[in-house]
Amino acid sequence: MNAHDGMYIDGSWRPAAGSGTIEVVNPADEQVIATVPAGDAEDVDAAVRAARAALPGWAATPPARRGEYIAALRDALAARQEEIAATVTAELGAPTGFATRVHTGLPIAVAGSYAELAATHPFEERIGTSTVLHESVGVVGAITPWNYPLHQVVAKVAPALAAGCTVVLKPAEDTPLTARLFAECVHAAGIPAGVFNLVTGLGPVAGQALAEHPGVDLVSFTGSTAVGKRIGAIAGAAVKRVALELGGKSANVILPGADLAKAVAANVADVCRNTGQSCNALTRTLVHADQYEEAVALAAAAVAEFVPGDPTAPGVRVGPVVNAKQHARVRGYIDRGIEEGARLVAGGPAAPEGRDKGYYVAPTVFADVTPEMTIAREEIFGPVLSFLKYEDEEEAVRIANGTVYGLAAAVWAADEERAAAFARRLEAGQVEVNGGGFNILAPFGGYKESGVGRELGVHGLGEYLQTKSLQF
Ligand code: TXE
Repeated sequence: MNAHDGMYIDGSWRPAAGSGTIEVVNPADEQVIATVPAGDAEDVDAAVRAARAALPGWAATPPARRGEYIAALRDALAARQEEIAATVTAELGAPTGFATRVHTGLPIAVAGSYAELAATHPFEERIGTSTVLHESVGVVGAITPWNYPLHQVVAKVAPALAAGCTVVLKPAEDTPLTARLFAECVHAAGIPAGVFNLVTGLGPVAGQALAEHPGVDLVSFTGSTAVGKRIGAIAGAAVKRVALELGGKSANVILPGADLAKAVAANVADVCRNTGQSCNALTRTLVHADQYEEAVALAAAAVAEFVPGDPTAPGVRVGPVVNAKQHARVRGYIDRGIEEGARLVAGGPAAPEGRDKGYYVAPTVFADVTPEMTIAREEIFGPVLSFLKYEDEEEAVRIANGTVYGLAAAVWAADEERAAAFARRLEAGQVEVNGGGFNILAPFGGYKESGVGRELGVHGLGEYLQTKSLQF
């Protein structure tokens, strides 16, 4: 059968149990580009059974051998990188260059890191008179969002496989085509049947069935905080492991003495990246009162460089947002910012020039934003940057930490030491210090309502392990 007609369960593509379908829409032109089956509880059950049946064999496979399979998966992804990047562009609207560099380049590197970790990680250690074993948690139910369609999948599946877990993946309904290509790569890598299974479907149907399935030992979810809380409650009631990577409202704190132009330029690029659809986007910029207007003017000038356009056109850095719902949501927040008295400096709720078709949003900058305003409290998930003012460092810490979220932050100061000292006071899972870049081996995850658990590197691997001590 054509791969695009079914679910990938137990090593082959098979028809869905029901007849429901999901239309995949290109957000750049609102055209339907494909239709995929909407799996239901029956499909999820078949996939979980396949994963359970494959578990003993996979968990007993020597970790170094599992690493070889993951390396083969990395190679299979790399061999089809261009095709996968084009698919990410078609279903998410990510500009071609970004789709290649980040949407596919990053997860290929992450898969490589887990191929290596599987081979080198101490799955067994001695503590005094005991031998401590780090064993697979079991069957993983992975539920992923659309914002980084391949990375979100690899960041769960690669460490799970390295740990000896088997997986059922329910990807976001907006981006199932990338997930299908991933499944094809798993198959091409020769990973044994049942170790990885894919069920496409709707969140409240297939996603919920996966979270509730008694055959799932760990639910790893990335998405909205609202759904994350439900999944946490389901997992809590069943006493099963859970990992949650949720929303954010991350602060970028520019301290007096920092390179203001550099800090603001980096911030504007950050908030326009992936059209603002990154959970760690630095959406609140905190600037000292003395430099505030200068910073706002720099941002207004910098954002003019980010003109939304056809994501397949050369040089375009900002595409549309993913779907009609997010389009309405982001513009709704911009309206709300104006209503609540923020000063609109650039952008606004109207469609960017010449972009009446497609889910485009003008990159937007607000000044005079106060911590109580909706746009300073809620995750917008679009290219919208808010400038807040502080008088002293204590107030900057208070504002930065004054959110239910705690995913990321950034600090800019005259020197690294000062920035790092400030960073220690922030309630966030990762803090960029003077423009520090993304490290695929460093733990990624949130404080507070931004989540539970960590992804990437050895900490990400740990989520999929449970410990047993043999006492001698
Ligand atoms: O998320 P959902 P949506 C945030 C961002 C965005 C908002 C809404 O603020 O504006 O969430 O996005 C599955 N049981 N983030 O509506 O619904 C769903 O099918 C089980 C932050 O797209 O949380 C998809 O696979 N699963 C974020 C996944 O959950 C369910 C990335 C995420 O969708 C379910 C995306 C249910 N009842 C959005 N309902 C990040 N942290 O990076 C839905 N799903």
